[in-house]
Amino acid sequence: MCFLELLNEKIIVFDGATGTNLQNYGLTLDDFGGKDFEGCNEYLCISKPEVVKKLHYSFLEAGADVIETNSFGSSFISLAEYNIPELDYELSYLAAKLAKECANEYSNKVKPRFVAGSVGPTSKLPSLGHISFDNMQLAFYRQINGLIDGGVDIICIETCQDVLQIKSALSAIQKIFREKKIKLPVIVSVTIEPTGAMLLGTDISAVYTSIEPYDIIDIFGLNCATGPEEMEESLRYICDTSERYVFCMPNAGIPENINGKMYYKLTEDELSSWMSYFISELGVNIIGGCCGTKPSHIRLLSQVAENLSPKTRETKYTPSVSSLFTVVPLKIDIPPILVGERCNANGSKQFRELLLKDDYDSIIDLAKRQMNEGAHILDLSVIYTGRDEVKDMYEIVRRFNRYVGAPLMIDSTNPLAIETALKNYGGRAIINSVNFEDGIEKAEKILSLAKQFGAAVIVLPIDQEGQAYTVEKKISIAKQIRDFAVNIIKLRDEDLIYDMLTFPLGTGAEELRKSALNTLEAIRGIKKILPNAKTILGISNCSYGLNENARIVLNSVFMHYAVEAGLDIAIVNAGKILPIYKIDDKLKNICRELIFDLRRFSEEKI
Ligand code: THG
Repeated sequence: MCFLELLNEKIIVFDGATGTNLQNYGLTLDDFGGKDFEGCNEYLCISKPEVVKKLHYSFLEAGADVIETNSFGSSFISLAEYNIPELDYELSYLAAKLAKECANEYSNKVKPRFVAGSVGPTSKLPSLGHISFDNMQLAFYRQINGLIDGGVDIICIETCQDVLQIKSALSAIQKIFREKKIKLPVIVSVTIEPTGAMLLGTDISAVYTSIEPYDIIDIFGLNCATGPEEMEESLRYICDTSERYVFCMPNAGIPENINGKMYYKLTEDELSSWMSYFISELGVNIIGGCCGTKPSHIRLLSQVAENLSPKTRETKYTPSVSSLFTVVPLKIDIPPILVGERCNANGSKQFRELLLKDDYDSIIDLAKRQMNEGAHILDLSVIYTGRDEVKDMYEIVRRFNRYVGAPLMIDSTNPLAIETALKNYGGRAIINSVNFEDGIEKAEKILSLAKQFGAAVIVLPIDQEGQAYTVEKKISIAKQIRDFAVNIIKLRDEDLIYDMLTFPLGTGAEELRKSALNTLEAIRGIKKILPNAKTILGISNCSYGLNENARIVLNSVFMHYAVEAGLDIAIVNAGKILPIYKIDDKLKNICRELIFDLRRFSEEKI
């Protein structure tokens, strides 16, 4: 039976700590292969393979269904600390081989044993600029290739500290699965500090939102940093939210530092009773132990697992976007969700001037000001004649990632600029946008980036003939892009947001008189054929050419009617939208006549 099938039948037990148990073996400098490698547990696969095997046997003997390879730090990033980065593939391969040999000796039909390839976070945080996404992806690519070639059954991305680190590992795995034409079970396990958040402040809902779209993840959970008690609330969130199997490997309590030595005090009984509670009340599927847990802990956990069976959970997840710090659902009870439009080089003089001065600090201030004015999400468009869009995207998105709470909307049609943004953003972003203007090939590039990074995408009804103006055309092109995205690229319907296009209403142009009506009708239409479709509009486009006061009123009234037609998300200048009851009836009526083309304006202008 394969591992994932077994998870439907029984509670699975992983092993206990690698590091803290190896420390208790009293290893000498010679065992580590000399002074240069002291503390490099991974090198023991070469210098003392029998010690590594002894550790594996101790857990198999205790009843573990799965043992983890001794490869937590066998990426070139971690091995560089011992000046042996080039041994990454070999050490990963050896770690897998050793573990697999041990597991095979214990494995039988009644109790099959498996090997999970351990992939640790390294000591570098890409969100803090310690390392680039590409370099980190390469490190994981080599490490995981070694683990798979050495025979692991499962890949375990564990002790995750930074969402960008998780994403780089997932990109590496996607690449390997594609190249090798295989699919192994994938675990993502994050580390929530005693503060209740990951190292950079990302809480469980934000990290889950960011990685939820990745369909290669089978198992999600928590390990390290704390004992089970401190994990309860985050674990409850996972069990209530995620349909995936749930993984839980706590430390034997929060370590206490006594005279410079770490002590983990949680007893076998304490750990076991927490874990039985997690299994029977919350629905956890996989248990085991992290730092400080000994074979004696695992022995008792195996007994717990024997006596319990997997619980069926009812879960509910609302499609959302996120930053490293905040989650914004794509549907709220009282729409619309507001997207701040002002970080746009062509749409804001202030932003443009800051960009031209490379004044990134003030750009972050402008982003924060928009949040204070009510924006939930922030649009970012840096394309400007004479500037390097990719570089500007890089500089600003890195800062948005660390300093801005609102999720990002990447306003670009340049695949390289979009990719750069996604590689530097830990949250779940929205790509703004994809269309069929340049044919299918460019759309495929952009949609594939959304798939690779788990982003949402805005669909614009534009094809080689241009922007769709009639209701039928808008819906038909939107549907074509949707079918391509879902059937060929394998995005999900909930990843797509439809923009039925906003044209200027106040220009007097005869051919645009029906444009707002068509836009509103198309919003209703797309929701009829795709009932869960979410819609968005760039509201301010409707008032181009009018004076500032007229713009505020027309934008506000247009947004009101768009929401009435079913609009979910509005790109606006959040500080300049008036609630409809604050608008004078006479003005409101003039706007209404413009929007619905009631034809009193053939000669006059507002
Ligand atoms: N749909 C989608 N994305 C979009 C749009 C859309 N992105 C860009 C745009 N349209 C939405 N953003 C803006 C931003 C600014 C303005 C209008 C739309 C704007 N700015 C003032 C102007 O140009 O007159 C300048 C204000 C200033 O300088 O401060 O009107 O439709 N998916």
